[in-house]
Amino acid sequence: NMPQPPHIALFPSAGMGHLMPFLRLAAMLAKQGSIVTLITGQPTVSIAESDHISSFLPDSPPVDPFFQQMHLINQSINLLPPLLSSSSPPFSAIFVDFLVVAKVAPVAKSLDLPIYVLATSSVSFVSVMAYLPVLASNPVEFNKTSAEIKIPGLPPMAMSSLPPIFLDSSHLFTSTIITNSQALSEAKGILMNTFEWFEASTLAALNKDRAIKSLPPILPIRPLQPYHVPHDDDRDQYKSRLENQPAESVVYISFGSRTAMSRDQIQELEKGLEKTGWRFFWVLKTSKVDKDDQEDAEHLLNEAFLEKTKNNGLVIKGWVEQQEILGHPAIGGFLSHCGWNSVMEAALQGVPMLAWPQHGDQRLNAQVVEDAGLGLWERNWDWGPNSIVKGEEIEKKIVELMTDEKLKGRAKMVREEARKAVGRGGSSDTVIREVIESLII
Ligand code: BUP
Repeated sequence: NMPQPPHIALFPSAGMGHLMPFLRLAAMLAKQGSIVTLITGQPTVSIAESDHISSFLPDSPPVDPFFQQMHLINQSINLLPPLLSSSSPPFSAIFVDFLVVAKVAPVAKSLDLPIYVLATSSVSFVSVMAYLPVLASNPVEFNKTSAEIKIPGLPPMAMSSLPPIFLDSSHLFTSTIITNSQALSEAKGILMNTFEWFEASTLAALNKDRAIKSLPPILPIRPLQPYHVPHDDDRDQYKSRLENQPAESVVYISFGSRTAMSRDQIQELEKGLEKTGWRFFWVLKTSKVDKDDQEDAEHLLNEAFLEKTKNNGLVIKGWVEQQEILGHPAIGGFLSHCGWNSVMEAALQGVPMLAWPQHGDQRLNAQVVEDAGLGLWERNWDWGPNSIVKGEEIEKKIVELMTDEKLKGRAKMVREEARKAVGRGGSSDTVIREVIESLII
């Protein structure tokens, strides 16, 4: 019998000071022939920890802490059956994220529990995700760089509108989407934070023409509306800054909760903003995980910019109540990454958007925004963490956003349609009521 190498578990606690010696010891032991298992708590607290763990374990989840969390949630689904089966009164249904449906569907089936997916993006992006297994199974066709691509239910689109990560089917995020897309037919329907009018043609292609046969009904149930948030002083402070501003005079700028802006891009945005002369309210983020984002706005911005714009601009580092800000009459435009929640919030408030997609589903969402007439999209602006858009270009588009009367009128029409949809008897209201009624026994 061959001697078996020892299998050693290593279990560091939190922080780099604990992690580093463990990783070094693990590397040494592995080199000497031991089998090593590293047990780590996830999510980690700092980016440094997650960076080191990811590079130490080449096939571990990628550095992005949001992907790691997604992975962890999927790995914890074995904890779900006892929870679901022991509830009193018993559950009538389970509504799950797109990213967990494959693992939850068999559990739901064994408990005879109807399962619905709540997809948190546009219908367009759901079409892309649903078709991804087919695309990934034909990599030669898929990887043609110049080409347009035809996704069932959507007009032909530039390949560059797809998240670049989708070209790598071994990437954790891509493979998670593929696995879950294949399980969509297990769901009774896909609930969507959108409304019939906003994405009518894609909805018709999927629901009426059955462009992707495996998809269950797509159920547009809203724009979802804000819930009551407890009062806090910061919120008042920001709101009071808007109170004194003329109607539709302020550009609201935010790239969502997951996009960090590079120093170089911040400088260009400063240049552009300063030149437009429009008032602005800018929510700035410079690291992906906001708890790592400790620096004051003042330290990140150019002194001359701060001085010149002190009377007409506000830069906030931290969380603001975006829904409330978008609903303020002083806001006249929204420079946005086009995260889907932001799009629906702008639709509900009738605020014209300038789409500046950064990653993920955002180019597809920007296309929807443009098609619906809610905003402008300069599709030549590059995307991804290393791209830079020049100040002059930003200036030009912001001026266009703030002065285009036709766009303003159209955005108000979108608002009317959104409100109609969620109102009693509206399209979204009817769809969600039918789902709920079907669950009453
Ligand atoms: Br930042 C920020 N306040 O300061 P999206 C965001 N939000 O209320 P994302 C605030 O977070 P994914 C802030 O109103 C929206 O509801 C905002 O979601 C709110 O983009 C949400 O717009 C952000 O979908 O998420 O954060 O990039 O990529 O998962 O769509």
